[in-house]
Amino acid sequence: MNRFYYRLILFAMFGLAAAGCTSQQQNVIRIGAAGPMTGDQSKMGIDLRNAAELAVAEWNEKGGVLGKKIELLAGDDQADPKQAVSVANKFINQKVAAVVGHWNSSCSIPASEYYVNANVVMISPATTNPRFTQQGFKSVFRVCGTDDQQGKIAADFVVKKMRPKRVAVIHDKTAYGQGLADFFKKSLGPGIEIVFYDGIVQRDPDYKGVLTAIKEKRPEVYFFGGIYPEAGRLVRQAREIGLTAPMITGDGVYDPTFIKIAGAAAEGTLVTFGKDPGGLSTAKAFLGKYAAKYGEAGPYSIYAYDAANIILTAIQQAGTTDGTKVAEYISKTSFRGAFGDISFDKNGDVNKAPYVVWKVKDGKFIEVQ
Ligand code: ABU
Repeated sequence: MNRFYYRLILFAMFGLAAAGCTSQQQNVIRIGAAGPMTGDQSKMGIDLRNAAELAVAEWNEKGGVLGKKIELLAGDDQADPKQAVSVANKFINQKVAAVVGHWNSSCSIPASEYYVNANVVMISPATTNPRFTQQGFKSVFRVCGTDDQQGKIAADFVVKKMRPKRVAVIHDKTAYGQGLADFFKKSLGPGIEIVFYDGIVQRDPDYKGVLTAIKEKRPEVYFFGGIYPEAGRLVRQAREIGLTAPMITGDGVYDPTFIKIAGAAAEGTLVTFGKDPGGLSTAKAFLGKYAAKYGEAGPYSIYAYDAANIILTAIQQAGTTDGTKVAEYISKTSFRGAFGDISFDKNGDVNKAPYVVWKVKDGKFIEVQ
């Protein structure tokens, strides 16, 4: 075979492969689910992915969206901002139409810029740092509340119910943890002395040094801005060194894994989080199906399920996967989610975000306010 025919055959082969690839891509709509799928926060990422997978399976059973099957791609950001950007770039190359995620504020914020530049809609089920939706991006949404809201709820609870004179504040130095700790501190108001304020290092196995320093300052309560693995070790080690002041903390600690890590020392810990969806008629079917497929739903599973359904409904109703049009539809619509009605303000935040205070009692979270 001469060189001309050889090149012609190669050209034809590449052409066929490319055509096959294109038609395959045109027959599916890809959605990303991003969060920490490995590492010590992996339960949160897996809860998120399972819920998105359930929503996608339900849509596919009904024939998909715009006559196409939905394919869910999972991205593991390991709760690390650099990995989050790498996941975003991978998803963009894989031509995802939208993303459910990320989970951590420190991941969602840097990744959002990449999704926006690629016209990919993003709905986070769990990112609570206010900055996430304050960047002027029209295609960035969240279905949870914000840290200024929950920091105030925690501070109001402390002021009204505990009436302390001395409070300590620590955080995990992340966008979420430090941001929340600062909102809590700011909302305490006058008459309360902040006797200790510092950051801890995530994944450090030993916090006895910082806890001893807190104990010496004799606070009546201490606030922690961070996630359940660190909170579990802090509370357990606080008990070991005789620090009896209770911890009050935020939504990143609301998970049974916290109680498992902390053991009996978890009793009395206060946590701000959304209301229990258990009694909602809209949540019943989701909670039942999730439990049958994966076991008990995690704290943010229902938020991720609603985020996925909002994305898929918007693509269907807008009649396109074009990010600008899908985002426009989302911003103008009120959705009936498993967690109730969801609509968004001009920034992409939910119009209703009620936080309540929970307390660990007899090894379980119970609502106390
Ligand atoms: N909102 C709790 C943990 C996720 C975050 O970093 O915002």
